[in-house]
Amino acid sequence: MNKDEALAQVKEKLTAHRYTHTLGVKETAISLAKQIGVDSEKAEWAAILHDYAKFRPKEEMKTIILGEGLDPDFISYGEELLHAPAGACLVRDELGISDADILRAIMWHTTGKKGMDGLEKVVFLADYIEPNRNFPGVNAVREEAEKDIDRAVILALSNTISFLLKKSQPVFPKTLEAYNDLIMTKHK
Ligand code: DGI
Ligand code: FE
Ligand code: FE
Repeated sequence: MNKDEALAQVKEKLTAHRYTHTLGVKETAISLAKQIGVDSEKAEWAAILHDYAKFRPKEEMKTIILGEGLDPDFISYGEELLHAPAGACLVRDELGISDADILRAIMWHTTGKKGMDGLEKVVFLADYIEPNRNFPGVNAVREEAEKDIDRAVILALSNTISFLLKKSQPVFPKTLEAYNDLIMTKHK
């Protein structure tokens, strides 16, 4: 499968709005990857495929996560989390994507986790700051990303955590671990 074929597969499965977002993530991920010396081909692939499962039936995604023995917290902390781990499994099984780095970047693109590698950070951040995003605080994260990717990831994580707290929603434990991990490394 080449990238145009992957984009066609993704377009078929997403709304127009979500497909436009995907194209934004793709361009942003390539640029962030080049900025920090991450493989930009892998970043492009992961970005193209990151929301592949966004509109799958929830029950199908839950079955996949349980069947693969993935973190059961993906199921109990909010349905928005399902598409990331389920998407990693589905692009592997339906599109034949086998690169472990790409699959991991898709798996963790929503929540983050501790010890993220460069590619995981690039996809996580590109998803947050791509040009079509316009939620409060996104510009500060964009500005930080030009200077320091880790600090930009910290800011994105802390915005997401604050957003969840304000809405009285549970925070996925590994999102907190991602935040703690980066903040403690940066402030040492
Ligand atoms: O799929 P996208 O909309 O492009 O973006 P995404 O994959 O980052 O998903 C965003 C959603 O995920 C948003 O509704 C907030 C939610 N989310 C992100 N981190 C957490 C979370 N929800 C919970 N419950 N816990 C988290 O740690
Ligand atoms: Fe997503
Ligand atoms: Fe996304």
